[in-house]
Amino acid sequence: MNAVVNPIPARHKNVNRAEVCDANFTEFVRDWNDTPAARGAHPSAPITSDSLCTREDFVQLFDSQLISRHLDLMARVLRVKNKVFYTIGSSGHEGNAMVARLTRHTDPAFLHYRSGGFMAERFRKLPGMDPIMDSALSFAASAEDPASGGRHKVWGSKPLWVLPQTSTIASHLPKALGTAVAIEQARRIGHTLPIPQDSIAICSFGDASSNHATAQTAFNAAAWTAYQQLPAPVLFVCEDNGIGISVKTPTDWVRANFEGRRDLDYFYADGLDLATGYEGVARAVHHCRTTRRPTFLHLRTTRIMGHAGTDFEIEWRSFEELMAVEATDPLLRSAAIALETGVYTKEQLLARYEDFRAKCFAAAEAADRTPKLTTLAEVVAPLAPYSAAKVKAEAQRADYETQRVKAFGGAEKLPEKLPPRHLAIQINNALHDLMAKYPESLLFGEDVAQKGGVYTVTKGLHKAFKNARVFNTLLDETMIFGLAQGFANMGMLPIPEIQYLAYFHNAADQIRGEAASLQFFSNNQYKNPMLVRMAGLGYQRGFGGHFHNDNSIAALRDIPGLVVGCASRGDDAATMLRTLAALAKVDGRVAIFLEPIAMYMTKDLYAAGDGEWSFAYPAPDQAMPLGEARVYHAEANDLVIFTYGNGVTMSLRAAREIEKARDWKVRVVDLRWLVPLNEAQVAAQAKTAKRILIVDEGRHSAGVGEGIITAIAEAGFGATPFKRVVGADTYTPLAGAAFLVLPGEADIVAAAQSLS
Ligand SMILES: Cc1ncc(C[n+]2csc(CCOP(=O)(O)OP(=O)(O)O)c2C)c(N)n1
Ligand SMILES: [Mg+2]
Repeated sequence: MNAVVNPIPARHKNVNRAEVCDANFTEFVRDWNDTPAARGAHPSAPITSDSLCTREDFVQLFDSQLISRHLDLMARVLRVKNKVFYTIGSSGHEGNAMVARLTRHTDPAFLHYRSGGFMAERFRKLPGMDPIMDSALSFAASAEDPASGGRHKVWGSKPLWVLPQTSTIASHLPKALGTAVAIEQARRIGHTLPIPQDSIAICSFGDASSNHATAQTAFNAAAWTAYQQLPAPVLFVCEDNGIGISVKTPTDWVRANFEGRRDLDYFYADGLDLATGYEGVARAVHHCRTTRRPTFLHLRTTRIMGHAGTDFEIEWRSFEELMAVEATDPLLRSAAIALETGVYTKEQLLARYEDFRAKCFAAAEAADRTPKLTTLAEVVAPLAPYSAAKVKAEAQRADYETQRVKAFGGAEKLPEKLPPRHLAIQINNALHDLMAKYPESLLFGEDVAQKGGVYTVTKGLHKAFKNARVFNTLLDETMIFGLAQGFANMGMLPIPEIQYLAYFHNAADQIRGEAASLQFFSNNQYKNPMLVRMAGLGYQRGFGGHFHNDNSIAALRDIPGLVVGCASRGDDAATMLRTLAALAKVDGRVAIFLEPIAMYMTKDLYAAGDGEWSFAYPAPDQAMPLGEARVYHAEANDLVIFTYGNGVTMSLRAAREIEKARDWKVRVVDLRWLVPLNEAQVAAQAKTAKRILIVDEGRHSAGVGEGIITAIAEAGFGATPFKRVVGADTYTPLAGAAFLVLPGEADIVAAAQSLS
């Protein structure tokens, strides 16, 4: 006899799973045939006999779930009408509303993209806020979207401490941990936090994302911190739906991987069931807040309606499998609880369901009628704010005499009273000054404390400013940037060091994707100001090889909003560092100071012992305007050399040779500011040039030189004879061979000679 096969009901064969899940809910409620329990129980009574969740908790959480669900359903419908531009939903994850309910709106939250339930719930924490309208504005890419001003569909809210995140999965874990560390660090340096002292940082992500290197970095650093008995109150919430797009997570992998770790405390909660899950979430939150230890909450979720609206699951999964997943819909469970416990009658619940649907659609239609971003100027307005006058005033502010006298160990030791010195010493002096000027600044990185860095550039700072402000981190550049973002989020001024430029590339996403994008994606509501120091570029004689002589700055050149300065001499370093710090303080900018290692100890220019590359320390009220070049021999115009970094001294020496050989007068322009390139200034210098040389120690492709040539050509001076002397497109080899790939003085002279 044939086995009886249950046919799949026709409505379940719909490829539009949003319609199926929607109908599942109404059918589930309509078909409910239990007699409801007695109604009218007290709101503070437990929703079920052994639950921590009260009836009032339940009612509000369920509402948050319904809001989230109807935003998803609305998005699927209105996407095709071009009224909504994003369909990655929260369906199946709505239980994360419990995390919001059990935490505070002042606990900074770094959220997974499936956080609709969390957001709807957090909106309750402040009066007068409307989660539906705010979300609808974001879905519609409205210029009035309070999260990003129409730049990104993202969960975010300034008053609710939800910092908008990028779509790069796991990239937010390091900064969430950094924020947790910062909450504690504030007390140690006497900094006033913008949030209560016992706040925790919340960070949610998916099960597949928990495997990502950037996530693992944060788990490791959290454990590394807790292992030393240092507080790190971060609540990692892994929303485990068992799948990442189409790849299933091995059964029980999240539990197996995270349970029982020594310094990452594991909790489990069923996010599919408000009645039973609430306690697990409450325990995890309480643990994190009271012990200040990194806490891992494994929250069971499910994923219905596919990864996004574009994910036609039916193309790669069977109907049976989809139906099995859809049967785990947490809203069906909430409906069952509501009906079983008499919170709602069937009719009341259906009416409530439809009420939220109507509100979401009405909000979306209203959002569609709001203005959108219509000009490039509007789009980029929050990208790179620059208040020139305020930055100048801040950079020149010198009202910290007492602090600097203390930092330098006496008035007679103030560096401007001492003889001229080389770059490394003047950077060190400038850092002492910045630390004295900004009590909220922190200097950290690998080996920067007692040792003073591999080139002793930070020597003495640890002694002067002590452990809480000058410290070594674990060896992990991603986490160094995660800490920097965290400190910045809490209102401090981080001054991290990346030991070598080559190792920036290892962690670049934390600047490229994260730090540099925060102002843009939050419509300038959130900022993570920082001053990053990176030692790099080539020509070191004592310490060779590519990784200590990396000359590729292409990876920095195209990061929107970034500022990169590169000083070739000590006095410029001091005035530039002041401006970079002021840019961070005043406009929230991510500022990078690139230090040419080979110039650290350079004291002479033309001949050994001439001392012509040692410069007096500028008084603290002096600062370099952003974008301003230093021009040597400004009146000369037979040949104009554009350069920076090591190229400056090479060009000045080569200029002497060229002047002797050709009877030319040679001007040398040290650009100093590499990102953004001051194109107007390049054009102005090119205008009066009879010939042009570009001396770029970076790579042939995508180096600064390309930008200079473009600026010259676009300004209409492309007909001026020019040559570029530039590094080869290769890694830098060891020892003397390095000089084969980098421009040298002879190359500069030869290139000049070849110009007619
Ligand atoms: C670094 C990175 N790689 C790839 C992607 C593309 N992507 C987006 S979501 C996703 C799967 C994430 O799965 P999971 O972490 O389990 O979260 P879920 O969507 O299941 O909630 C992938 C591969 C991305 N956004 N970021
Ligand atoms: Mg998943």
